[in-house]
Amino acid sequence: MYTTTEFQQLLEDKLRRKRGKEIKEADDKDVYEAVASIVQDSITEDWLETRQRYEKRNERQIYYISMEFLIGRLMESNLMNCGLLDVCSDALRQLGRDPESVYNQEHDAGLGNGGLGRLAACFLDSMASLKYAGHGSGIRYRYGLFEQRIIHGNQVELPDYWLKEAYAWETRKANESLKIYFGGEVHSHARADGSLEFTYKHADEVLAVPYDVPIVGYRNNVVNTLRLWSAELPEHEAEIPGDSESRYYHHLDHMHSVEQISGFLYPDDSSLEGRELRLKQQYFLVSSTIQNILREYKANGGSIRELHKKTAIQINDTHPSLAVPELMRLLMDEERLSWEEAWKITTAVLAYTNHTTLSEALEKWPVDLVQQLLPRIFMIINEINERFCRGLWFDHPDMRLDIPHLAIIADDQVHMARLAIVGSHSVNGVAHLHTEILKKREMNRFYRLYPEKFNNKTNGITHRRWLLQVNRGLADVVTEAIGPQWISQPQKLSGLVRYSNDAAFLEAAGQVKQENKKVLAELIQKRTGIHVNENSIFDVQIKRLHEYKRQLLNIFHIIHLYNELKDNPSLDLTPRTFIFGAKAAPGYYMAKEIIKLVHHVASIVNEDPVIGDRLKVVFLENYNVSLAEKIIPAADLSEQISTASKEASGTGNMKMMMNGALTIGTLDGANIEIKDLVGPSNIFIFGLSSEEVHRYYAEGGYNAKDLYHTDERIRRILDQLHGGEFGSQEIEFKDLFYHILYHNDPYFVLKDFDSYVVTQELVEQAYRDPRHWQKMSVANTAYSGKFSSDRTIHEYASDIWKLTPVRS
Ligand code: 26W
Repeated sequence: MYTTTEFQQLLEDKLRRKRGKEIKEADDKDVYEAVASIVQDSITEDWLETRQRYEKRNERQIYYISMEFLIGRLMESNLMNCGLLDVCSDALRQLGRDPESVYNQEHDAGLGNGGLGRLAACFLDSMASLKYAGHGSGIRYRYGLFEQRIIHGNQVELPDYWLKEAYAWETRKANESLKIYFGGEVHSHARADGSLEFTYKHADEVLAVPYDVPIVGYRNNVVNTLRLWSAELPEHEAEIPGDSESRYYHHLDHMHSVEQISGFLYPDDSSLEGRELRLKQQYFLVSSTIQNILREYKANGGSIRELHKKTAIQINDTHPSLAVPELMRLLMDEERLSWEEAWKITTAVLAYTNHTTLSEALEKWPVDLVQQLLPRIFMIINEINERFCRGLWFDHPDMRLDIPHLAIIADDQVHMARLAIVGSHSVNGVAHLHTEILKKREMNRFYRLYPEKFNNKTNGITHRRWLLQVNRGLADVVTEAIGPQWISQPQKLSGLVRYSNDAAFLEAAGQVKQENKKVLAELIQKRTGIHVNENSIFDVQIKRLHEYKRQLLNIFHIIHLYNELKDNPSLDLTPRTFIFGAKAAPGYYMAKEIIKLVHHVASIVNEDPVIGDRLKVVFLENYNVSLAEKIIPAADLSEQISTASKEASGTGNMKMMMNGALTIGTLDGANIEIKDLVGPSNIFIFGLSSEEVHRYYAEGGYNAKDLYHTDERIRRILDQLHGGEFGSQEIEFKDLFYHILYHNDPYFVLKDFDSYVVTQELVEQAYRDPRHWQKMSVANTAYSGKFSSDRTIHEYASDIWKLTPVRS
C-alpha cells in the first residue's frame, strides 16, 4: 500500500500525464479523473485474476439479471474496498483539496427506480465481498432515472444524461458484442436428423455491445463484473447510404430506433408501462445475457448438457422472465437439444424473485405484441403453456377449474409471473410476511402445485456502504467498543447490546448522531434555505412516492400538529423536523398532488411565527442514492408506514435502523422482522395488521366517510384541503379530498390516523429522555446485523444457487 506522500506523488503524476496539468491548475473534475485512474490501475490486475481464477477452477457462476442497478457513486466505495480511502483523502487534504468535493464530481449511476434496483446493487457488493463468482447483467441506459426539480411545489422531470462526461468505471468490450433479432418471420426446415432448424426472414438485427463495470470486493482482491449492454446498429448497416436522400433519412431513423432500446430507464416503479419499447428492452437484456452465458460456458469447455451444474441465473422480478423461452430457444435451436432436455436444464438454472404483490405491477404483455416482436419466442411460450396446461389437466384433476388462473397465456395476454414460476426451480419473496402472502394468497394456486419451489429470502443492505462508508463517526465508535470483526461478520454488531448501559458509549454514539444532524442541517440550509433546529427530532420519510407508502398519513399528522399548535400556541411539543425525499412516476397524478401538498404545507408551517422552529417541513429535491447517504446517518425517526401487506420488504427501514434511527411503522414487510429483533420496546408499531387489511378488502366494513364525520381532527384536515387553506386561488387539493372520501380511502389513511397520532405521541415522550432514546438507538444498530445483504446472499447461495465462496 501507499503512504500519503506516495499517493500524493502518484496523483500529481497522473494529473500531468492524463490531464497535462499541475495540481494547482487542476479543477475537482481533473482530480477526480486522476484518482479514478489510480483506482482503475490498482484493480485491473485483480479483475483479470478473478476472471482467470473462475475459469481455471471451473467455478459455478451466478448471473443476476436485472433491468435495474441503482449503484449511485462508486469512487468512495471502490477506494474503501481496495484499502485506499484514507490515504487518498489524506493526500487530497495535504494538497489543499476537499476530498468530498472531489468524490462528489461523480454523477450518480441512477439506473434504477428504487428498492428493486438498489437491492441489486447491494447484492453485487456482497457477492464480491464474500468471494462468490457472481455477476450482474443489465442495460446501459443512456438516460437514468429522471432528475427531479420542484417548481412552485410541482414536480418537473429533467432527463438524466449521466454519460455526458465519460463514465470513469466502464470499459467497452466491442469485440464481445452479440446479435439480437426482432420481428420478421420464422421458417422451419427439417434437418437430415429430423430435428428442426429455424431461420428468420426480414428480422431486424441489433448489436448488443457490453460495457463492463468492476465490482470491487472488500479488501479481498476479488473484482467481479457488472456487464451493461448497449444497443447499437450492426456494423454492416452502419455505413450511411449515399445514393438517395430518402434512404439516408430512413437510415438515420432506423439507427435512432435501434439506439432507443438502451435509451432510457422507464421511470415507473410498481405500475406497468405496457409499451413495445419496454418489451424490446427486456428481450434485448435477456437475449444478450443468455447468449453471453452460453458463450462463456462453452469457451471454458463445458458440455451443454451440464450447463445447470455450473450455472445459476437469478431473475430480478418478472422483467427478465423472457429468460425462460430464450434459454429454451438457444438450447434447442442452436444447441440442438430436445425439448425435454432443454426444459430440464432451463428450470434447473433459473430462479425468480418476486418484489411486489401490487396487482397493477404484475407484468402482462398482449399476445399480438409478443408474437409480432418475438415470433420464435412466442412459439416457445405457447408450447410451454400447452404442455403446462395439459399436465395440469391430466396430472392434477383437482385443479382443472384453476387452469384459467394458472395458464401462462390467458385473456390474450402473456402472464409473465406465471411464465417465471413455471420456468424456474425457485420462487422467492423478499421478507417473511411477503413470502407468506405469496403462498397464502397471491400465488396460492402455484404454491399448491409446486410447494417445493417457494422460499423466503429476507432482503438486506450492504453494511459496508450503508454504515462503514456513509457514517464513519458511528462506525469508529462501534469499532472502538467491539473491535472491527463486525465489518466482515455484521452479526457481531450484536456485541453492542452490552453497551446499552454504558454511559460513555451512549454519549459517544449520541454525539455522532448530533454531528451528523448538524451536517444535514447545513445541507438543508444550503439547498432549501430552511433553517432547522438541530435539537429537533429528525423525522425522515425517504422512498418513492406511492399511495400505499402513505406519505399522506405523514402529512396529515403534520397538519394535525400544526392545528394543535395554532389552537394552543403554548403547547409543550418536542420540536420536529420532517424530512421528505421522493420521486413520483411522471404519470402518477395522485403522487404528484401529494408532493405538491407537502410543499404547500411546508410553506405555511415553516413561515408561521407561532410555530417558530418547533415544526419544520423539508422536502429535499431529487432524492437519489447520494442524497440518501447524507440523510440516513442523521435520521432519528424512520417512517415505514405503508398499508400493512403492501410493502414487500422495504430496505430503507434497514438502512436507518443500522444507523441508529428508531422506526415508527406498521406490521408490514421487514418491519416485522425488525420488531422481532429489537423487541417491542425499541420500535413504535401502529395501525392495522395485514390480516385486518385483507379482511376489509374481502368483506368490507370500512367506511371512510364515517371517520370523516366522527373524528373532528380528520374532518378539520380534510376540510382544510377542500377549503384551500393550504393552497392559493389557483392551487387547491380538492382532488385529494374527493379521492379519499369517494374511493373509500383504499390505503386506510384515515383508519390508521388515530393510532398513528397516538404512537407519534409516544415517540415524542421517548425523545424527551435522551439517554433512554440513545439506548433504544444503540439497540437498533446492535440488532441490525441480520439485515446485512451478506446474510441474504449467503442464503441465496446456499439454498438456491448451490454456490460456495471461491477459495483464494
Ligand atoms: C413493471 C413496472 C414495475 C416496476 C418496478 C413493477 C414492479 C417494480 C418493482 C417490483 C418495484 C420495487 O422496487 N419493489 C420493491 O422491491 C424492494 C426490494 O425487494 C422491496 O424492498 C420493496 O418493498 C418493494 O416495493
